[in-house]
Amino acid sequence: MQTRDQTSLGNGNLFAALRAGFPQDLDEIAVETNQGLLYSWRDIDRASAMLANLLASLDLPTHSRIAVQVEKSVEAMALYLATLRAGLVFLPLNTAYQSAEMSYFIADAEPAVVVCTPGNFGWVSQLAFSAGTPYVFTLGDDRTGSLLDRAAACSDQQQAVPRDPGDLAAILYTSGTTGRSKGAMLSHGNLLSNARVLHSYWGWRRGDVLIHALPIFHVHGLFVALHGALLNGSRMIWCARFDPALVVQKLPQASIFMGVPTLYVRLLEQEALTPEAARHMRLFVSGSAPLLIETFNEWQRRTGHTILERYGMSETVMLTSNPCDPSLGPRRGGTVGLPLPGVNLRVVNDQGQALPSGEIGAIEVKGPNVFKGYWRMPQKTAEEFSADGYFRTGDVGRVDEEGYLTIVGRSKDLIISGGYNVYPAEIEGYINELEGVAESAVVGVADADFGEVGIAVVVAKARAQVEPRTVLASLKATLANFKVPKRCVVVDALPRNSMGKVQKNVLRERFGAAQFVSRYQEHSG
Ligand code: MCA
Ligand code: AMP
Repeated sequence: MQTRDQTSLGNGNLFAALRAGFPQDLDEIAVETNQGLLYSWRDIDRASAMLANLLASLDLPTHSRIAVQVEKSVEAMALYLATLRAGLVFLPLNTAYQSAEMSYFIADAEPAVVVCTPGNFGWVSQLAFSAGTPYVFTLGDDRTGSLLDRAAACSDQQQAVPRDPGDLAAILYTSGTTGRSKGAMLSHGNLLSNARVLHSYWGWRRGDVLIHALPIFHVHGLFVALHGALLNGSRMIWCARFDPALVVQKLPQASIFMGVPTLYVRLLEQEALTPEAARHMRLFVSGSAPLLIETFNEWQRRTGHTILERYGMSETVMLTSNPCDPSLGPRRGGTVGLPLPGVNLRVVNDQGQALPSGEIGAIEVKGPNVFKGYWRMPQKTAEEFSADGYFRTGDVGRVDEEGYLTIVGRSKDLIISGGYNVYPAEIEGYINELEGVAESAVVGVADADFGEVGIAVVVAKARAQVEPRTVLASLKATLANFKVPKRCVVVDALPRNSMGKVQKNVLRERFGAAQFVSRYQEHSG
């Protein structure tokens, strides 16, 4: 059985620290699901130990990757914890990815194990085995699947494999600006240092209850929300999918909620969202995409609570946060707050020189939260760091007199739709391969629900006929659904500047720029 002071034995394994946060009484409830299932802390400990022993029984090389594309479930969470316990590398993949995307990730990451939903076993196992993956298991969101069948025979006792803080814990794919996703390598130390900073900065306390309604294949749901609750020994109200009515109904039983702006926009559409419903709550956190000031203000009016907005990246976990403790300052709508303790952040000009407050420039960051680099891309990694070791976020912003950061845009070509990143270069690559297409450009336009959505602007080859709905149907058959542009228009030509670069800002103007459009995006065209 784990001892509470496991970390003090010099084991830098993130799981050891999370386990030390479990309550003394392991029979307390750790998770209650929206189907009414209750899991105790002992259940979580035993399940993750059995799964860790199953992984250990496969005799995998150190740092083997465990790729997981399954629906959200407590068992999926236990598999994440098991991967940490076994000292292996967790690779979560969005359930919306289709075979072309999965083929890329599996070829790039070369996982030793792939865990997929039972319904996808046919095509996932085929592409995994043909790529050389030795093991493919299934895991359903209803406690079924070969993974659990195999783990049932394993011991529920397991000592977390010793790991140093610098050892790899997870790979998260992100930033496909060049059309190719890059695997951000996060260490046990990156994740634990950030989890500890947020635990203290957001004032996690005994009795806190988290409503967890985010997917667990991205940083926000898997690390920021989950680590907070585990480290604090806090009960989670576990929503397999985001259902605004359910979240409002659960508010009186909880104290913390974390979401992307779209979740707040949808919660505001619920009549039942009143100050009374939110009275028991202590903290609402927003991030992953810009929270419009209208949403920030409306939330305050409707619930009496001031949303705490924070800023993060897959490469850096959380960088800045508005204060939780009012003695540190107010929560300023439209800003992403102050650099977190231990995080060094600067805004620089094109020559890499730090700019005075108020001036707009590129946001760079340094700290224990910043990743080791991109998986098997040393050259690309080197390009993303300055000579003095600051990571280039690709975001553009300014810092005010009190040190609050406002993100005004991105120099990277990126659309963030409902909290998911959509990389125009990736979509354009697929469109340009379609019959009759000469070239295309995908730009983000305003959307009341998702914040920004993509629109595809296509130029047909001479004497060719391109049907917008055919373009969208082809993309839908190939790409994750959230990536598919919501609209497609065919034009005679794409606007270009004197250098011949497509002027995406002109297209955004023409088709309805998102409220969140920076002058810098104009620069980058
Ligand atoms: C669903 N659809 C979307 C999106 N989600 N379209 C554009 N953008 C989206 N994000 C479309 C689907 O393609 C489908 O269209 C239709 O909406 C319904 O799909 P469904 O899956 O039922 O949608 P939903 O359940 O309403 O999901 C909306 C959602 C979800 C709850 C907002 O997108 C979500 O959970 N977003 C959170 C993402 C997240 O966790 N981000 C954190 C990243 P059709 O039927 O036509 O196919 S971590 C991060 O960014 C950094 C590190 C950080 O700071 O946290
Ligand atoms: P990801 O690829 O998931 O790491 O997304 C990280 C990107 O999300 C950042 O580089 C920002 O562009 C964006 N982002 C995260 N949090 C915020 C926020 N609070 N406001 C605006 N953009 C954000």
